[in-house]
Amino acid sequence: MLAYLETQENFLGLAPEHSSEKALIAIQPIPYERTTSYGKGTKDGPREILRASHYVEFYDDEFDRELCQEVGIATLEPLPLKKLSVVEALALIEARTRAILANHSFCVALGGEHTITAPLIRVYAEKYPNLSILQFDAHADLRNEYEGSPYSHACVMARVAEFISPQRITQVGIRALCREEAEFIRSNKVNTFFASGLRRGVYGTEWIDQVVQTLTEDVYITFDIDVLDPSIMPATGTPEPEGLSYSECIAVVRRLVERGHRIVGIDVVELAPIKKLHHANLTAARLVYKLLNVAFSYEQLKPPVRSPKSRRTTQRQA
Ligand SMILES: [Mn+2]
Repeated sequence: MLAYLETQENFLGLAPEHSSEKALIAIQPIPYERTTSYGKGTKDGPREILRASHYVEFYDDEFDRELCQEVGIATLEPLPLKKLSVVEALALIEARTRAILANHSFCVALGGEHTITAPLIRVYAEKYPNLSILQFDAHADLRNEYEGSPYSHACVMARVAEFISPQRITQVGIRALCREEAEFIRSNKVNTFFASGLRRGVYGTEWIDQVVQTLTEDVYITFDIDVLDPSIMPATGTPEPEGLSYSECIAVVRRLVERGHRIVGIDVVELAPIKKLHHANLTAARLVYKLLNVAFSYEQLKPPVRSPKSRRTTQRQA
């Protein structure tokens, strides 16, 4: 049984009729924190995103719609992970995600540290054999092990690459990695777009198209908010300079959908809220809703993703 948060606590503060088990979209709070390396507090990320979301407008000017009221957005109760071992916690995340996708068309997971992405993608990879991954991140997260743990957030994409071909992984905004990771990227042909490369014109002026061309039809987005420049997103464990702007990230996702790719799932991870710094929390909340608006802007809705008919190639509708 899936349990949902009520209006006062749910994403956007939605009324019961727009946030029930019938909603197309589910928000899954995952307050998982075990291995953060520098600053701490990602376990509070989901709670603060939900709080801040009450100040996000329902209406989106780009699409001239109130998506949340049209399709419904239900918010699951935060997963109780505290007393579990790492392995148990990751198994529970995987199991609940499977249950959510049996009941809702679409899910956004809120971290928590980046480690949660591996069990999430495992579920999507079963459902979408053609899946590719779009990773927004300052860090490559491709270390085989970090501080003695294969489950560190610094290793999450190495874990994902164990069941998804590394060539199906596209990383954007990377600007902090070790030699081992650089060699993994080269030898396994990960599609990595370094932040410095974007600025130096290494990928040409149309780098967004270059990013989109690396991806298959069905795309899962893992959005580590440390991809954003620390000037707009200081509330994360390891903020790195030379980050992307909010608009650049949205532009990549918008182009993806315009080119006929389908976003099948999203996670937003690594918000580590700083007291009295509410703009960062609001940025994360707004990001979640904007990503949903873009994801649902073209074919996505008709028919719902869970219908087998929706497996056909989506057409650009711009
Ligand atoms: Mn990361």
